[in-house]
Amino acid sequence: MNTSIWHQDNAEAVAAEARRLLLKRLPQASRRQFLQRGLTLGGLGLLSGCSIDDNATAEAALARISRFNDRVQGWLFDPSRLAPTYPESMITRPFPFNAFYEETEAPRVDGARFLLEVTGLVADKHRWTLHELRKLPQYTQVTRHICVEGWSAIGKWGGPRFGDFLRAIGADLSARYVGFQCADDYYTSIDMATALHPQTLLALDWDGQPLPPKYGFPMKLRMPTKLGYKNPKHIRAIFVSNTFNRGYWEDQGYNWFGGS
Ligand SMILES: Nc1nc2c(c(=O)[nH]1)N[C@H]1C(S)=C(S)[C@@H](COP(=O)(O)O)O[C@H]1N2
Ligand SMILES: [Mo]
Repeated sequence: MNTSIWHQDNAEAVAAEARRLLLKRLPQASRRQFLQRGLTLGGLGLLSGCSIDDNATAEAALARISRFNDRVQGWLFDPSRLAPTYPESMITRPFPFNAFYEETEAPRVDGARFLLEVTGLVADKHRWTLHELRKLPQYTQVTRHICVEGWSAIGKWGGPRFGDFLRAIGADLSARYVGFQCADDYYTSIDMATALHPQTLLALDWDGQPLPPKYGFPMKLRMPTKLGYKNPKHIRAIFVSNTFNRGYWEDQGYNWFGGS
């Protein structure tokens, strides 16, 4: 068998697979650049610092590119730049539901007994009732939610600024990450700069009423600067940390920073 020819064919198959996986993982803007440049297998290898000759290595290379991409998005993130807001007349009705399960399976949380857990690098670890969260200054925003599955919708969310909440619990604001555990086993984590962004809301309301179960009761983190999968619904615990953790979709290959 002529191994060099076999190797050539195999390399092309790996390159095609790598392109497919990479396209799936990159946010829209990077995807466009990637397509314009028509990155080759060699180029992928250069970017990731390793030669790509099997699927396992291609996966590893893509994971490294995705982390590189996180760092670039982190550098590019401007904490004072605001995402667009819209008039109420543009709210999408009905607003789409999305989760890794059917709408009827959305968790039902008892709001009267609910206590939000707070752990990690914070001074005050007492558990918060919904009533206490409503005593923080409340803000309302009409913003666009963008899902990587190919749809977007405009919605209205209200609640305290997440930055105000982090200050109220005496969080170490120099910590790198804030993580979220949800009532439906969803989880994700975000960078501190986005956590402190003025449009990042710990949303308790949707369209002027308490969040309906399907949209994330008792609360969701609403970040118009990040893609839909980064916005956790049904939050039950929040942790501040310097240890990197991924998320439900991020563990299946979606980019961690997930800027929009
Ligand atoms: N707890 C939890 N949060 C989640 C999800 C989920 O399955 N569970 N799905 C994410 C995805 S991919 C999207 S697009 C949005 C959908 O939010 P919506 O149902 O309010 O449109 O929630 C995000 N947050
Ligand atoms: Mo999504």
